[in-house]
Amino acid sequence: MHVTNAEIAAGFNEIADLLDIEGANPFRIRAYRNAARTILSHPKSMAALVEEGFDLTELPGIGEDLAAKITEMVRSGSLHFLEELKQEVSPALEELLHIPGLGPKRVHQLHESLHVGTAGELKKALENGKLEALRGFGPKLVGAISKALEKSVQEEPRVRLYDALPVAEALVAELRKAKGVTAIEVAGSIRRRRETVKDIDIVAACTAQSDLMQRFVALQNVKKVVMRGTTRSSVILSNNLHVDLRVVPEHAFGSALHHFTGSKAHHIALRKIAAVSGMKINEYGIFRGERRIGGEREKDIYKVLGMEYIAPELRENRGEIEQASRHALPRLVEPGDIKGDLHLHTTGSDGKNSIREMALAAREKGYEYIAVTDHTKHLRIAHGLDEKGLLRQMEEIDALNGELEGITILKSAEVDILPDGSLDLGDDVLRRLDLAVCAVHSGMHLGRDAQTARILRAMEHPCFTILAHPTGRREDEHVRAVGG
Ligand code: DGT
Ligand code: CA
Repeated sequence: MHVTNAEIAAGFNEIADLLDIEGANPFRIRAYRNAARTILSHPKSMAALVEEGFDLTELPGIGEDLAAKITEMVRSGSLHFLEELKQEVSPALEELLHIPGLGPKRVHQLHESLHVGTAGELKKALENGKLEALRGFGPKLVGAISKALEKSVQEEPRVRLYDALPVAEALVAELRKAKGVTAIEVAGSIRRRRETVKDIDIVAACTAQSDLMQRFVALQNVKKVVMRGTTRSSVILSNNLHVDLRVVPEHAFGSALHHFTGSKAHHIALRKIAAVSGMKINEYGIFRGERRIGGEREKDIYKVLGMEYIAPELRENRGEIEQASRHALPRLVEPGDIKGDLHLHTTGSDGKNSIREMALAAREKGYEYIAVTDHTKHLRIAHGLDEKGLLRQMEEIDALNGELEGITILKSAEVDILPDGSLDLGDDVLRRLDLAVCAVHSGMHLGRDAQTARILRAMEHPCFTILAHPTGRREDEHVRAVGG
């Protein structure tokens, strides 16, 4: 596998952080950060450039030294200098970077002035009131640090659905091949499509002769077997995801799948209703009094309770049980309902495909329309388009619309909302767009009132159509990336 630009950039950013913690020369640190940005936004992979023999020093901000480091990463997948730095800076100290509000500079400051090198020491300093005494550590920051320290002992980090779902689906596809498996599904929060998940839950039914459990604990990407039994096993994958597999007899697959899909809150509410009519629902089946009346199929649970089937995505006890009882559940949006996409980037800014390629792919998906929303000029990192670039793009769209059947390409842009609330394009060009998707990409730290005023001002512009990613992306310290 080739090392990606993102991995090289992450390596450089980590070097910058570590140098920053050490209190190194700011120019040197900035050089690594700038290089990381250049690499990340470069349309071609560094691996390909190295292979072609391209002179990396031609890239902005990349000198001989950084070029050699990029080449080293491409060739060996690692970086000697980074490893050395990691030896110098303790992992506990680097860990402190994950505490919100603590950038490398503050970590350096904590280490220099209070000899804080671990989360435990930070906690002690906080309790002794030493933090408040430090320059730049106001009550707000100290409060945030205190909250984060509390949270980190309580909660395990969660993983984005986007990262966990493909892993879970691949596991199920692999395990389905085991001998004697009659049913197998992903359960838990993944099946409910929660935004973040703690682990992967899988439920299976199989015959007594099945080799499912053996196969599960022996999977290639299993790093550690936490527990191995005949009905339940638990492993940790090499990317640190935890996976639980429960095996039940065929006649209980529906009720077990239901049980392990959750949510717990949904179950508690459902069981209360069942109890009122003398029924019991648990992982082993559906019971009326002592008599078992079902359990094979999940949908029977809702049927015997006189309810509409409740899709896993709704099972959070947020009113869905009452709605299902009244046969008034909302209709969920299904993939086939999606007629178009109003937010996509092309090679015009930071996307990977041309407008034509995007249009053909959208038509293939059954979409009727797309809007091309490349970034605008203020967002230099993403090679945002200026007015001239957009006008050129509009001509291209006109030509493609004339040529391609069955898909309409709308002229748009992801217009940057500037700090004062004005839009990053002249009115003459804005007026020529079919719609303007507008978004904030900088100045995230404006106060609540100023930020609201800024967005309201943008929305008052007569050409404003859609506000994109209204909350930006909040980097939550309790969501971790999946590696490996
Ligand atoms: P997660 O893993 O935190 O993202 O969320 P879930 O919902 O996947 O939770 P998890 O993995 O702890 O448990 C999976 C399902 O098993 C859960 O949705 C419902 C069921 N379950 C687990 N513990 C209990 C419990 O104490 N009572 C009941 N009724 N059900 C439970
Ligand atoms: Ca789970």
